[in-house]
Amino acid sequence: MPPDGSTAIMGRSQTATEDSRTPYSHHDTMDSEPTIPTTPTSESDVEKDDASPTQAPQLVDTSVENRRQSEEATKDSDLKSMTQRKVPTKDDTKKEGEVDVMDIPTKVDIVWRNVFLFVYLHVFSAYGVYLLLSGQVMWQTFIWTALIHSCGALGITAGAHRFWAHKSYKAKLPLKLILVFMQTVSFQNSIHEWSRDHRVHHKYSETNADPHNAKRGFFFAHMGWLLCRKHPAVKEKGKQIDMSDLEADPLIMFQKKYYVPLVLWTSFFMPTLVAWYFWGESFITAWCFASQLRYCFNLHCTWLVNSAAHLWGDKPYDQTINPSENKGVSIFAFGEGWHNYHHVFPWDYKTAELGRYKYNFTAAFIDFFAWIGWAYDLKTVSDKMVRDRVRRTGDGSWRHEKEAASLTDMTDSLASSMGMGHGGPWGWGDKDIPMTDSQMTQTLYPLISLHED
Ligand code: ST9
Ligand code: ZN
Ligand code: ZN
Repeated sequence: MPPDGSTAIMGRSQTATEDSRTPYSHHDTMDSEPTIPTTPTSESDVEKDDASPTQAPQLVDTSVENRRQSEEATKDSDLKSMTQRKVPTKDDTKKEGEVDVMDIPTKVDIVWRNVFLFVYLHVFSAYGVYLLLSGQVMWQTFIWTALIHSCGALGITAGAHRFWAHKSYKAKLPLKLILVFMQTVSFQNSIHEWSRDHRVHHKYSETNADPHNAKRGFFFAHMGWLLCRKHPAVKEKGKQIDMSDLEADPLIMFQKKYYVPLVLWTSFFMPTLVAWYFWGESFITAWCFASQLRYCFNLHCTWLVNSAAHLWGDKPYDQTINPSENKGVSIFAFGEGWHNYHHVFPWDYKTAELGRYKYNFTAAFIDFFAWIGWAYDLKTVSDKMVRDRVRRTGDGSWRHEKEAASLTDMTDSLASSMGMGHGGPWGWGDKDIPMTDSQMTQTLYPLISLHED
């Protein structure tokens, strides 16, 4: 069985022996067993019901026996070993005297082509702002641009991020096609490249192997990393990340192969030509506003997750890592600013604990497609998992009306001794998800048919 736990998408005839089980494969086996529908337990579950009144999500949880065992495991075993992950900074096979790739000093090798292109983008975008403020943008162009922006944003949040990089849910072909199109509109590199950089970012956060290591400052994490060569550790550790799931998908490989023409047409030419041809927007206004400014705005909204949300905000779930809860970023990034939660539970399709969608338009988007049956097997973590984690490693900023009182036993020393420190698992399918977390993860909207995409 592949170590990435890819049995999860292999179908129900797949079996695993006890001996060969990884924490993840254990869960796979449970997935394939008869499921026990339960009623929503957390506040967010209840609120999600409110948002989809016509059909309550079907919740499939681990069996009662497994849940009991995992709760006992949580109590009895060394909690530290359950939550603390090895900081993957040293290669165990390194020979004496050899410099570890993670320890190679950082240097800035500027790629001037990118500097020039980004300067060009910002100049034309600034002109787009001027055209808007001086009332020269037609209202049709404004609405069109907002639509294309939302399309590109969701292609990143619901597509590249939550679906492909983290495997937090599964999608049927029509939804995959929509997501590929929308991700291409965003022009943030191919899905394959985006996901590989993002998986390595989660696995090695704030180290030299993190492509946008926030320890190198706001500007580097924000956009500087796209203006210079990557640290050798990014490439070295990135090669060890399992990408077989994406590489086996012809859609992903097609997009990668034809990325340049696809991106030029969907992200630049199509937004410009539609506004120019259909309602007679001036060509230069359509280019600067619908194409350049829209793209530039989308990039900065996304980059804020790597910069601001890695530097500023509360850390209610793990105080030992950089990623933080940042409301401002969430507003601009379609719900992707709840970043402390996301790095602790990267396989949760909501990337947040919150109910009522709290600026989490992307979760609403995925819920909608689950409701019509195009998205399924939505992974989310249980309320108990969250509370346990908050108690063990949070910074004390977590406030949940009903539960806050039960958290008073948390101490700084306890919390700081058990956090992830740096990287964690990259998502659903990573063998490094702790056994308890894997067992207690819930699956919403399971696919009923025997066939899976
Ligand atoms: C952009 C991406 O902006 C933004 C991503 C942000 C992620 C945020 C995540 C937060 C959550 C989501 C929030 C969404 C919110 C959305 C809100 C929207 C309203 N592993 O790259 P090269 C190897 S893109 C393994 O040239 P250099 C590999 O062998 C913007 N190996 O490295 C590769 O060959 P290949 C537009 C790796 O020379 C070879 O190295 N795009 C890895 O150091 C050479 O690769 C741009 O601006 C890895 N991770 O150059 C493009 N990486 O793959 C900018 C590399 O072909 N990029 N290798 O086999 C570049 O020009 C270059 O990559 C470079 C580095 C100059 C940055
Ligand atoms: Zn991050
Ligand atoms: Zn992520």
